[in-house]
Amino acid sequence: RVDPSPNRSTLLRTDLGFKRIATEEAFATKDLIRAYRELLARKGSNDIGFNSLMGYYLENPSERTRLVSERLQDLGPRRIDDMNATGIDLQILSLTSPGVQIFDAATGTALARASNDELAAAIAAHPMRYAGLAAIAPQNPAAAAKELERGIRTLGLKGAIVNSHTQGEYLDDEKFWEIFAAAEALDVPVYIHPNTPSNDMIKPFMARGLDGAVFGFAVETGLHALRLVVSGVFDRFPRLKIVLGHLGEGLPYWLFRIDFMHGGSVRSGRYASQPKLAKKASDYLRENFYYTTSGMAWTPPIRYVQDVMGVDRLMYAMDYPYQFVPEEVNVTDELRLSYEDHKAFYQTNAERVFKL
Ligand code: 1DF
Ligand code: MN
Repeated sequence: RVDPSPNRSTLLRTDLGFKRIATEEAFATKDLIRAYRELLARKGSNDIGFNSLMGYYLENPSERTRLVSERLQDLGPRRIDDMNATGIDLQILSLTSPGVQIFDAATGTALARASNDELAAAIAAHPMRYAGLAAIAPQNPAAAAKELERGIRTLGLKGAIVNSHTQGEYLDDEKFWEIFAAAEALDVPVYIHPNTPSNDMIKPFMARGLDGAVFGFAVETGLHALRLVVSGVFDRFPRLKIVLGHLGEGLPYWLFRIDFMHGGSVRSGRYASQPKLAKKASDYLRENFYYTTSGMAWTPPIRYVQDVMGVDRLMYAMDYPYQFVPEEVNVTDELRLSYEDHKAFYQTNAERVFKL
């Protein structure tokens, strides 16, 4: 294959005989960063989590935040160097959380379009190293569905990314389902990426600084995924594919109890909001969901998720640049898997799910 990047010689890591594809890798456009800064400066967002998260990354003067925000905005040689240094062949790029979801509908829709165009240009410049997911603004569901279609059909992107709640609203609300109809019709996955908990539940997280990736992200995003499951959205769109990072945001550990308790509450008609489903809750989590390892470079839960979800459902992700720790790649290089299962984990599952 022809590799346009100039720094192939800096690749130090062992060649495993297949590609390492990283599936949850963040970038930010200059326009998005400018819009975030402007919103923070005029205290224009009432989203407590956004103000905490982007207040930190854009205003805190530490080494960590400076490096993250520089790397986020680089789709050129610095990122390619970092990929080479960690043995990453291909990044599947997505606009950083919370993406465009904190803006009014018109601003969010326009920023999504512009950032998808920039993403497509970066992929065109490095076609062997980058693929991407389309940013969408669920604030306007019809425009989001259209932008997803444009992202796939015109720009060659491989799915959509949604950063959990949109101003406190969740995608199990039927007003958003035209987005799922579009994803199913296009046969592309929707990556439900973490966001900080919505305003209605963030306060006790904030009180001890647990609103971000340390734990709040997983609670928020696991809740979102489970709301989708119990809403019946997968009976309406049986071929809909959802991707979750962070080894499934805790849900794989809960399958047994979710089935017992959800099954019981549905059978007894406890909640008008909980329809009868065609299958057990855990069946949807096994059949409609895929998982990635983003930020979870730890062998026991990786093997657990492969065991309960199947080796064909778990993909590698680094979560660059938020978790750019080169040594962590050793953990997933040294998983004791057969050659075929290891290749599925790093390469072929991602090629199949994202149709690379
Ligand atoms: C962090 C982590 C930030 C992840 C992210 O986007 C993110 C973090 C703002 O550590 O603050 O995507 N992550 O997926 O774990
Ligand atoms: Mn991430």
